[in-house]
Amino acid sequence: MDVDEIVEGILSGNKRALARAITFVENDYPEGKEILKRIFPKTGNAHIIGITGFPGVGKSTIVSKLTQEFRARGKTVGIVAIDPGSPFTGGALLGDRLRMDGLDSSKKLWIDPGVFFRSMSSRGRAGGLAAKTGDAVRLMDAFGFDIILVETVGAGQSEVDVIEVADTSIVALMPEMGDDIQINKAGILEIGDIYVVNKADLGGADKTERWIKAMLMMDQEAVEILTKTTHAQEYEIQTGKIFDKIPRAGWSPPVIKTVADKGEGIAELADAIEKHFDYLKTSGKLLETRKQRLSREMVEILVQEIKNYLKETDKVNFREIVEKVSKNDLDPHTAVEKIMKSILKDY
Ligand SMILES: Nc1nc2c(ncn2[C@@H]2O[C@H](COP(=O)(O)OP(=O)(O)OP(=O)(O)O)[C@@H](O)[C@H]2O)c(=O)[nH]1
Ligand SMILES: [Mg+2]
Repeated sequence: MDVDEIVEGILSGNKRALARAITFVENDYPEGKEILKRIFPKTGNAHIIGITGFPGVGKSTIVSKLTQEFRARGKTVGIVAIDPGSPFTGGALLGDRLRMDGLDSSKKLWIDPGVFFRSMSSRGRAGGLAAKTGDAVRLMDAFGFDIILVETVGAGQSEVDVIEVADTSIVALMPEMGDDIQINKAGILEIGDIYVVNKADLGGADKTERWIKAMLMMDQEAVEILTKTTHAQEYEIQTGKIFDKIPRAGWSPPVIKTVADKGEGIAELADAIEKHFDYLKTSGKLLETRKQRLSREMVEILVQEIKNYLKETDKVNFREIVEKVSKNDLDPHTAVEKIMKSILKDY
């Protein structure tokens, strides 16, 4: 398949063309860039949903059940999984889970034409992972999926970067998995639009739910309230009264308890996701955040172009200039001004 065929394929619903394009993008082939340029006008229609959380909390299970739920609601679903399944947590590969759900339910997710699944390895390409995920999502968007789900293990900065490709970010947790410190350290309480406490069947979900709500207040006072809770304050937290004070304009992230492997709470989660999308659209936040994202992306591309230029050509004599600067013959600011002038003249 050449670039023309792949572009045509993607726009006419050929999954093989889509898979091929993602491979090109993943491996940095020049064809990938060309395809991305050509499909771009067809993007922007999908609702992009990220789901992150510590290993083994049940992200893949949630993704699989959510996919079924959205299919039942008449929507098509594309899925990208980063760093699928860890052998330490018993987390199954998302692909396996989808296949399993396809077999043990009548819905046959795996062979459903309205579903497309792709996993991307996070190994060895931490730097460009977010950009690559964004490009894969864009290809799925152009293909025409209504919903695109991105699963990533939330344990570090690169995962937080990945989740930024999403319009709606879901942070999944489970009971007793961590105290406030662990949750806070990962920085995940700043990124969730919706919180899920999965494995509610294990007990202790109410306590975790309370912790999340308190943390969401982003207010040290809240922590104090919880550590020295009076009866009345505990009541306020439980009934959600304190929740109203969360300083997020127009949207209070809901906390939803689920038992994902039994499908419990999944419909509520899908409702919350749809509600968040409505909120984004009616408030103008969708356009605003997408614009911010594009702006960040373009700055990244620009920086990368300059780096490539410096690496690939010796027209600016970069090394020589560094040599001069190191000898105090030239200062770094003047040096960069010279380089910029030379690049601009040349481009
Ligand atoms: N008890 C209980 N187990 C669950 C629930 N949801 C998922 N599990 C189990 O938890 C294990 C991990 O689930 P996964 O969905 O693979 O978790 P994950 O977060 O995707 O894992 P990684 O991709 O490795 O980070 C599996 O054995 C699931 O069957 C739940 O609600 N309750
Ligand atoms: Mg998983």
